[in-house]
Amino acid sequence: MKKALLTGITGQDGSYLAEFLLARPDYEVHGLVRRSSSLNRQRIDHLFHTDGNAGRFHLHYADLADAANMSALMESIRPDEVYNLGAQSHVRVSFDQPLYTADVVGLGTLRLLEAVRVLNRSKPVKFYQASSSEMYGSAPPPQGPGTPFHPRSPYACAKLYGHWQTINYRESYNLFACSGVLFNHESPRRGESFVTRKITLGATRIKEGLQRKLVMGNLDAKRDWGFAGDYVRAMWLMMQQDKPDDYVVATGETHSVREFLEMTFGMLDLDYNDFVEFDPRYMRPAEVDVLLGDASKAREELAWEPEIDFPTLVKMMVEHDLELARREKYALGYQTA
Ligand code: NAP
Ligand code: G4F
Repeated sequence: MKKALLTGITGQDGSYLAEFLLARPDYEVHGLVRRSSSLNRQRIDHLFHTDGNAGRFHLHYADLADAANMSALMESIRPDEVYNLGAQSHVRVSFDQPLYTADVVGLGTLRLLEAVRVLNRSKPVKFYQASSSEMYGSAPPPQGPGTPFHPRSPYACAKLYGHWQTINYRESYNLFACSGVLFNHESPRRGESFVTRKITLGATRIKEGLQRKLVMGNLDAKRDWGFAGDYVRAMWLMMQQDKPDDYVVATGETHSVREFLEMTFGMLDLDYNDFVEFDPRYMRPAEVDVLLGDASKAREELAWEPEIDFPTLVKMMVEHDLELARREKYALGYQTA
């Protein structure tokens, strides 16, 4: 049995990666969770009840801000693979909370790397860092290995720090440490305030008469959007290579926020122009205009290919959120009947 330790297991990617690893017979999964006043485990609850997972899925309280606690867990769990997915991952929020974001995303990565370095003295341990296409920022597209970084937010600066520390630990301590520079990836489990999920939730609630308008920011930004389930497979593949390295993971297609709106509302036989309003509150002090990734290295060396294309991704999210909206409407009707 291999032991995998995941930070950020309650998030979108953590839940898909835990599911992916537990579907393999040779993994035990240990997830680090933060204490919160209301439970935040909706994305992973099903893993406790899935056949075959008994005794192979464990949660531990931890925080990337708490070095002592992570070191102690590293020593007691003694994992073979560590996936660092935990982060304050919202770019707009990072402008409101720059120091907190830098602490958790930047220094948090260093705290975890230190714990891994110490464990690696007594047993081999591999480390994966969730780096981000946001690090490319204003670099013109396409962005790929060799493109100079130009971060445009406190989040992106903090991710760049974690990225370089990962490389630094690989070069300084011969640690198996790799960094996946992942472009945007979405799913029905995407956080509700990221733009794709905000759109699919809003449009489906409008369709069901639960909401009248959708208030948005910059519709001209373009992103290379893939499916999160495909992207966690790339993370695992990186960790199975003979040598650690860094990889860009992307679809190689880019679409604007406006196109995402058109497709989503179109699938519901609605015109987004009738419902979308602008609010400067959703603009950022500095924007990343276009992201378009070159994943040719991942395709060649990891034999990785995305399986879900853009229209299929949008359809998957719309269908999921339409079902949620219908249930909400049904529950409301039931209450007022
Ligand atoms: P997400 O849904 O926002 O999940 C973030 C996770 O980090 C949650 O489990 C969250 O826990 C945890 N977390 C937040 N603050 C923490 C702290 N102080 N200590 C420990 N854990 C903490 O993000 P995601 O979309 O799954 O992304 C996973 C990782 O990939 C993140 O590092 C993100 O920055 C990076 N990334 C994402 C994308 C993308 O498009 N999704 C692209 C490139 C890179 P709670 O549930 O308690 O909040
Ligand atoms: O969905 P977003 O908030 O994602 P963003 O900023 O691209 O960051 C995501 O992807 C990164 C990878 O490139 C990750 F590292 C990061 O953790 C996160 O997962 O915004 C996408 C675009 C932006 O240009 C934003 O200005 O959508 C634009 N936008 C327009 N209206 C909006 C809105 N974004 C949000 N969240 N909400 C809006 O109302």
